Amino acid sequence: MRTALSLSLLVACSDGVIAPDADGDGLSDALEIRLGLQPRVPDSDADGLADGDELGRGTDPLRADTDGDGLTDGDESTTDPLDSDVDDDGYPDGVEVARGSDPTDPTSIVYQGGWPAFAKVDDLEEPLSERWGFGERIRRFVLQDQHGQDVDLYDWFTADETDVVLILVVAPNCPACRAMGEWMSNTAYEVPGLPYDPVRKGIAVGATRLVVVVTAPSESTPAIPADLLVWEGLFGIDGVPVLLDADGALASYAEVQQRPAVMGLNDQLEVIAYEPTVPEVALNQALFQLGTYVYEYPY
Ligand SMILES: [Ca+2]
Ligand SMILES: [Ca+2]
Ligand SMILES: [Ca+2]
Ligand SMILES: [Ca+2]
Repeated sequence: MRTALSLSLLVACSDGVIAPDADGDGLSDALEIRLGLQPRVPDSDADGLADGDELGRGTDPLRADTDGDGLTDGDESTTDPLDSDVDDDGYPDGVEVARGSDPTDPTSIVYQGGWPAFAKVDDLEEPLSERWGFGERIRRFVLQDQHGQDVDLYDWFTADETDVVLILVVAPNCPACRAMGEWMSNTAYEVPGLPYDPVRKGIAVGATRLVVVVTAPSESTPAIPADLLVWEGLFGIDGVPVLLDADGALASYAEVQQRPAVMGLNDQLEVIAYEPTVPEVALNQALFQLGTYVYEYPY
C-alpha cells in the first residue's frame, strides 16, 4: 500500500515536472499563462470547447463566439465556428438558428426578400400605447410582404449600417404616393429644387432603410396582396420590402391622415421624425442622419 502510494506520487510528480497541466485541457500551465488562459479552468471562455481543443481547431480560447455569429464555438457542431454564415445566404448562423431556418441550407432563409433579421426579436420590449409617440419604439407589426411572407418590423432593430429607418405609408392609386415611389426608385427622376437626393441614394445603397407599407385607401376598400405586386412592379427597389397593412392597423396607429406619410425611426425603432401629413419631416431627419441637414422645407 505504502509502495503504491509512493509510486503514484512519483508519477504525478514526474508528469508535473515535465509539463504540469493542472486542469487537464491538454495545455501546460506555462503555455496557458503565456496565452492569458486560466491554467485551472479547462474551458477558459466557457463556450463548451476546452482550451486545448480550441487551439487545435483555430478558434479563440478567450472568445466564446469566435466568428461573432451568435452561436458559441461549442454550439457550432453542425456549422463552422470560423465562418459566420456557412451557407452564404446572408443570414448569420445564429440568426438562422434563432429564427428557425437551416444555417447549412442556402435555400432555407429567414426572408425570401433578404430583409434584415434580428435574432432576438422576441426580447424587444413593445410599448403598450395605442398610438405612436416621439422617442417611443413603434408597436410590433407583422405584415405580409410581396413574396407572401409575414415580416416582423422588429427585424429592423439595429440593422447594420442603418442611419435611419423610413416607413413610407402609401395607398394604391394615390398619385402623390406614386410620385414619391417614382422618385425613390428611379434615380434618373429629377425634381428641381428638391434637396433629398442623398436620401434616395442612401436608400439605393441600403444606408437608409426603407420599408414601404401599402395601406387601405379607405375603410370600405381594404388593400390586397395584388396591390403589393403592382407597387413592386412599378417602384420596386432591391432590398426594400413592400408590406400589406390589410386591416389598416398600422395606419391607424400612426394616425396617418394623408398619403404618402413617412415616419423616421432610429436603429432602436424609436420614432425620431414624424408628422402624419408632412413626409418631408422624416426626409429631413434622414438627411440629418446622412450629414446633409436641410434647414428649410423646400416649399
Ligand atoms: Ca491546462
Ligand atoms: Ca473554450
Ligand atoms: Ca460562432
Ligand atoms: Ca446563413
